[in-house]
Amino acid sequence: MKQNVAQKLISSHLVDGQMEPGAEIALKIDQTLTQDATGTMVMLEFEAMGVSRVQTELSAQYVDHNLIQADYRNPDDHLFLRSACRKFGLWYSRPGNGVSHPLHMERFGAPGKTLVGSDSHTPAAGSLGMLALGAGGLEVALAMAGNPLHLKMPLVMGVRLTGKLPAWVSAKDVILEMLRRYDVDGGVGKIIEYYGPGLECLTAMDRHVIANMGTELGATTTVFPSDTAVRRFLRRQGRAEDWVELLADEGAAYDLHDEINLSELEPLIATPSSPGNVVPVREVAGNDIYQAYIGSSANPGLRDFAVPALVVDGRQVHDRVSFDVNPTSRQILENLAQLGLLAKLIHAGARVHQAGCNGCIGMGQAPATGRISLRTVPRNFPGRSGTPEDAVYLCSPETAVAAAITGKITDPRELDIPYPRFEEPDDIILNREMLVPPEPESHHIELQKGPNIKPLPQFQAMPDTIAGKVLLAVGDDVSTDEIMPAGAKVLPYRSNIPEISKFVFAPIDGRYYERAMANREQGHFVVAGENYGQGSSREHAALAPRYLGLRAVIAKSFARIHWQNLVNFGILPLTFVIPGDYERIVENDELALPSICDAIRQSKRVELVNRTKGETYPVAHTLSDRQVEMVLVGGQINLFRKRQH
Ligand code: MIC
Repeated sequence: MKQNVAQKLISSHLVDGQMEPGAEIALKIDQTLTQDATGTMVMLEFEAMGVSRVQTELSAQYVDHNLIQADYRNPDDHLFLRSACRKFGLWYSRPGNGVSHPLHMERFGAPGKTLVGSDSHTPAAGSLGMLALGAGGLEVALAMAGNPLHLKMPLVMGVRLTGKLPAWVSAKDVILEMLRRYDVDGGVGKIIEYYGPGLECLTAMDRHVIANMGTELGATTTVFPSDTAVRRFLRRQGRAEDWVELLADEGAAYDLHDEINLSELEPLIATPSSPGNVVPVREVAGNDIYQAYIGSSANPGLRDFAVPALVVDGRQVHDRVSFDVNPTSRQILENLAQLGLLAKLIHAGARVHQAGCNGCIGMGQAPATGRISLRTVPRNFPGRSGTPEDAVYLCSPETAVAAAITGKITDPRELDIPYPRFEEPDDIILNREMLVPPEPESHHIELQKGPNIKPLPQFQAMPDTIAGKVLLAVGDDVSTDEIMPAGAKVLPYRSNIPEISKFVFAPIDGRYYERAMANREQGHFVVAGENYGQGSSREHAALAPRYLGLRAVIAKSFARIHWQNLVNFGILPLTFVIPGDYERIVENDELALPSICDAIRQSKRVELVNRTKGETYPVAHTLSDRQVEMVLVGGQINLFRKRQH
């Protein structure tokens, strides 16, 4: 049978299940990626599993999120992660080396391999012809322990690219065009596979930009073929031997289909506060800005800094504008310096930060109240920048730098400057030194746990009947940034569940924590609209609410990774069979799921009783038998332990 690239990657790693859309499949995982904000929990989970060394071909831990060292917490976590890498056999990327996704692509990415990462932007490695999936930390810990990854077989959507990108339009505009067409949930249950003649004008790093933000479409992942552009990339990184060709078979079919003519694209921008609110830049041009920000995993390449450097050459940015430059990696910083490009940025007024995620995750560089910030980052969910009333727009480096100069949102085609096309030199500086290889002998190594690292909470099995109050009823597209915020204040507690749980739902309801604590023993419900839990893979958005007594979420629909995280921690995700029933439940209603253990074992449909209103609603679950058992025993860790005994 003729196969597309996604099907080739899946069939070559399939260890269980049938490749039928919607069916549960299990895949062998070759590599894992963890970053510090999720990695501390992964290492605690791996420790709890009692496995002595990672069983993958390669596992790498990056320190890129929690870089501000305002007190002992983040540096303690860095040392803990270093000790865990030494003990368990992972590569350790030192703080300041840069953002996990581009680093992983440069140093370890290999066509034909599978990768799972505890970060939702892991699909960026699809740029190299890998099958790369974001997942909750537990999923990654299990993969590190040699277990396959379970997921529902997605549909494969082929997007044929034709034409050639015009001047001032770049890869970011391609993914913004996809978001304009499909919004933040249009990719749910799908792998997006790009192909066609238009690929010729996209380098491997350009493809990273598109694959990275496929996550914002809600897609399971994004894949590109491994062709000559990938070969060129790996050769430049000194890894020509890792290249293998991986192309779709001639005439291979796709479940769904679309086409983009790159020649017809124009500069696009996502307006506040959703990556799906995309309009042409010209429609919002003229508004004053406070900040222009370049960098992050969504525009990580050398060209993403080089083009702005060439645009500002001999110019000054507007005196109202904070022009923030967040280098993606130390290697890119070194190359910018070597090519004389860093000096151009600095002289023009850039504020140059260390290599890492920084403001993308609210670790510094928060914008002024209500003022416009133009960013090349992947997300603009409300308040994620660190400023509650923020106005963050997502755009290409070309659009960001144009606004930096004029002080207003500006269509970069209006700049009176020839478009500086940048060709990356073949001979770049490579920095491999900040990645520390695994120790060959490690049984004597101790884990170094500072006082901020608290043990994993233990959870009980599901009671026969779940009953409790609805503590929160929320609308559509609630992101994990709203459920479990990040930012400089909260992120340092990622390895301390009792502390971080104080911030659960804080952007939506400042009293949730108190109310949940008051009902903790009994447990409670959350009711939600469509696409509940979109965004990040942070399992803390399930783990911390579970710690506070959340037992079930009833939603119109769920985002994939968050749904899995709920199941992993024994929270029951249910959907309304009659969408209108969502309107009938309000905060503080008393709900019950009677005899729920038997009910979910026996049927995909169960009854939800609203004791306050005296009503009953049909609700449904899509758990596999394996997942039913997981929820009943109180989550993935309990199940793992049970199966070991
Ligand atoms: C994000 O961009 O939201 C993050 C921070 O990278 C997260 C991971 C996290 O919350 O630690 C993600 O995308 O998974």
